[in-house]
Amino acid sequence: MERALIILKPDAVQRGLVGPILSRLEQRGLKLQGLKLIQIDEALARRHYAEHEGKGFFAGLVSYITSAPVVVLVVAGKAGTVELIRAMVGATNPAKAAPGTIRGDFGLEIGRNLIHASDSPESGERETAIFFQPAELLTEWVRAADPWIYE
Ligand code: D4T
Repeated sequence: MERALIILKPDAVQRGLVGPILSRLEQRGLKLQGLKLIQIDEALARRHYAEHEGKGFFAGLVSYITSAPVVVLVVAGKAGTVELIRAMVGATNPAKAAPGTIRGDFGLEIGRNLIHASDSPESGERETAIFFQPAELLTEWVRAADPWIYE
């Protein structure tokens, strides 16, 4: 099993797109391990986006991600799940994201790109630990549909 941390960013929440985006992930067959509505504060934003500190867009990025509530979730699946989710999310800049991807169907600008998804299984674990306490995650629940999703 492999898992990704996903953030439905302030624009997704403000535009009422939480349901449609969550539906795509659920319908694909990904399994939820955790889900909550939070408001990211500046310290958490800086920690999450530490790799971008010093870049021209960093201040705008922190102000955007802290500006309103976000939905954070952890989804799990078999090996390859993180890459599969990134493909569903689409290119960082929605203007260049392929139709059929989340950013390509719902967004127009890089500074309003709706969703974050971990870019590797290692990032998935690191980011999950930043946003969720172990007790907030259900890692062992049995989903009735599993045999109809995985062979
Ligand atoms: P996240 O991390 O939000 O899932 O996006 P990506 O993984 O697709 O892209 P990223 O880490 O390179 O960028 C993080 C975040 O910064 C914003 N950004 C990025 C921006 O506003 N201007 C830019 O030029 C870049 C490169 C968008 C996503």
